[in-house]
This record gives sequence, C-alpha cells and structure tokens, in this order.
Amino acid sequence: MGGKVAIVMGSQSDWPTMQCAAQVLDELEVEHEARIVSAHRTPDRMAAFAKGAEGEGFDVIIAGAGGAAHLPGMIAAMTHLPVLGVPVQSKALNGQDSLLSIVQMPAGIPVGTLAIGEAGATNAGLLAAAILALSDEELSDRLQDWRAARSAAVAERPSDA
Ligand code: RP5
Repeated sequence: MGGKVAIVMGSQSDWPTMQCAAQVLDELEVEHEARIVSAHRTPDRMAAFAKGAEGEGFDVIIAGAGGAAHLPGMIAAMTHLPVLGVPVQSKALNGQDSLLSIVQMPAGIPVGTLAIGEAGATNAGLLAAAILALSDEELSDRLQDWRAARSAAVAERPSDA
C-alpha cells in the first residue's frame, strides 16, 4: 500500500516554500521526492519528468513556480496524474502573477491551484495525502489524527502573551 508524491519546482529558490509540502508529507509518512524541473530553463527535463511520472510510480504531482508560472500547466498537459499547483510568492508582484498564471487554466487541462506561498504548499501536501488516502485506510487514519491534533491545539480562550 502507499502512493508516491512528486514535488517539483521551477528553481532552487522555490524550495523554502515547497519544503512545506515535503514537511507535511513527512509527518503523514507519505513517500515523496523533490526535483527541480524548470519549464523555461530545463524544458526537456520537465517534459521527460511529466511524461515519465506515471511510469516512475508517482500518483500525484505537486508543482510550484513563481512569476510567469507555466510549470504546473505544462506538466498537467503531459500527464494524466492529478497536478496540484502552488503559486510561489514572487518579488515583483507578491505572487499575484504566479497565482493567475497557474489558476487560469483553460477548460480541459486542470491544475488544482492552492494559495500563494507556504500555506499553499502545506495545503498541497495535505490535499495530495487526502487523494492517496481514498485508497489507503491507514493513511486516512493518520490524516484524521493529524487534523484532530490541530483542532486540539486551539485554545478555547486567548491568553495574554
Ligand atoms: C520561476 O522563476 C521559478 O519557479 C521561481 O519562482 C522564479 C525565480 O527563479 P530564480 O530566478 O530564483 O531561479 O521559474
């Protein structure tokens, strides 16, 4: 049992953001692998990854990029696997450019787009786990425990800092 998640990103500079997806997948004991595959700097590497992802045993792909962020859409065009897109916060436009580049896919090639930045990367990890949990009861239990622990950590009343 157990699926495998690919975490791909356009640049080394995306890793501090995309690491949040890896961290939550670690916590949920989901197998994952991170790679840099840039749509514009290493287009051949990106195409080889996207076309070979299913054969490599990946079940879900998380793709993060910033700026003119065509990486998630390009990958989605070349694989049948579910692709979750994370808009990385850019310097020039605070990630608004990344978000719009990823979210506005024309009908037919979906990219499940998350929030800008670290919250989006964390949620991409959780969503990937939830997809895998549909056919993995033990993972489903771990995911529910993970969420219950977050609920339990919320105090009923605010305290003075
Ligand atoms: C995109 O350009 C990457 O996804 C990254 O978010 C952005 C900037 O890349 P670097 O110039 O930091 O390598 O391709």
